[in-house]
Amino acid sequence: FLPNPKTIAIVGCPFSGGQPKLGVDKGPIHLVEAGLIDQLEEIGWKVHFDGHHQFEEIHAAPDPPIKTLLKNPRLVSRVCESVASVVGGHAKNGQLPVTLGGDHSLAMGTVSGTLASYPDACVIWIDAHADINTSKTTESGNIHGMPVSFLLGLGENHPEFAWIRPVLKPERIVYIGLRDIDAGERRILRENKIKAFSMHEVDKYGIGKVVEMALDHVNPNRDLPIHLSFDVDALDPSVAPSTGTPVRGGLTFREGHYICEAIHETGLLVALDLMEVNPSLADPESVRQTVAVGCSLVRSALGETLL
Ligand code: B3U
Ligand code: MN
Ligand code: MN
Repeated sequence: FLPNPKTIAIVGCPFSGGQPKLGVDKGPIHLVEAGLIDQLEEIGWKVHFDGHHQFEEIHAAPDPPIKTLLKNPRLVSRVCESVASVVGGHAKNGQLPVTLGGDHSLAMGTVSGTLASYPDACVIWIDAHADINTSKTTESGNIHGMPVSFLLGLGENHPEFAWIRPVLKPERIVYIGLRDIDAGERRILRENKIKAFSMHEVDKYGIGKVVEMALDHVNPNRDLPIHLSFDVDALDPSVAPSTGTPVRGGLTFREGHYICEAIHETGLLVALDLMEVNPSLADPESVRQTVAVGCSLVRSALGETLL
C-alpha cells in the first residue's frame, strides 16, 4: 500500500487526559530520546518527525464530566479529533503513521485517521484490556478504557464526540493479550461477536498459531490494510513495568515481538500505535527497560529481523 521511498511519519502525542496518572504524556519524548528515529532509519526507512504534537491550543476547560463520570470528555475528544486529522493526512500522503502515546484514548484518533484513508482496514489490538467500555458500562470513567466502543459506534451518542464516525465494523477488529476485562466489556464482546485471543488462548495454542488465527479472522485473504494498536501493558509487567495499569500474566518479550514481526511479514501494515509507556512509574532501570522494549517492538513491526 505504501509508495517508495517507504516513509514513516512519527506522530508523538504527549497526552494523558484519557486516564488519571501523570507521566504517560512523557512516553513519546522518552521513546524519541532513546534513539527510535535513528533506529528506524538504520532499518531502511525515511522518517519524518517535526516535533511532538502540541495540544496546548486545545483548551477544554471547563470540562465537567459527562453524567458525572466520563472524565475530561471535551479535552480527549478534541485531542483525538486533531490526531485523526494528522494521522489521516500522513496516510493520504502515502506515509506510515507511527503514533507514540500517550494514553490509549488516542487510538480513537489514530484508527479514525487510518480508516479515513483505508476504509477497509482491519485493526489488531494488543492489550491486557479490551478498552471497549461505553459511558454506560465504565466503572472508572477513564476514556482510555473506551476507545474501541466509540470507533464501533456502540453506546450512547454524546454530542462532545459527534465528530467520531462509527467507522469500524466488529468483524474488522481482533484482540490479542487480554486478561483484565470488565463484566460490561465481556458482554459487549459477546453481543457483537468480537474475536479476542486472551492469554488463555496464547497459552493453549502458542503465539504463532494465535497470530495466524487472528489474521484469518480479520484479514482472511491477507489483502486488507492493517492498523496495529499496541498497548505496552499487553506485555508482562516483568517485561514492561512502566505503564499505568500493569496486569500480571502477560505476553513475554518474544511473544510481543513475534506479533510485530508476523504483522510486518504480511506486508499489509499501514499504521502503528505504541501506547501507554509511562516513564514516571517505577524505578529508572524499569523505565529504561520499558522504553527500550517499546522501541524494539516498533522496530520489529517495521521490519527488523533477527537473522
Ligand atoms: N477496564 C478498566 C481498566 C483499564 C482499561 N484500560 C486500561 N485500564 N489501561 C477501565 O478503566 O475501563
Ligand atoms: Mn489499551
Ligand atoms: Mn491496557
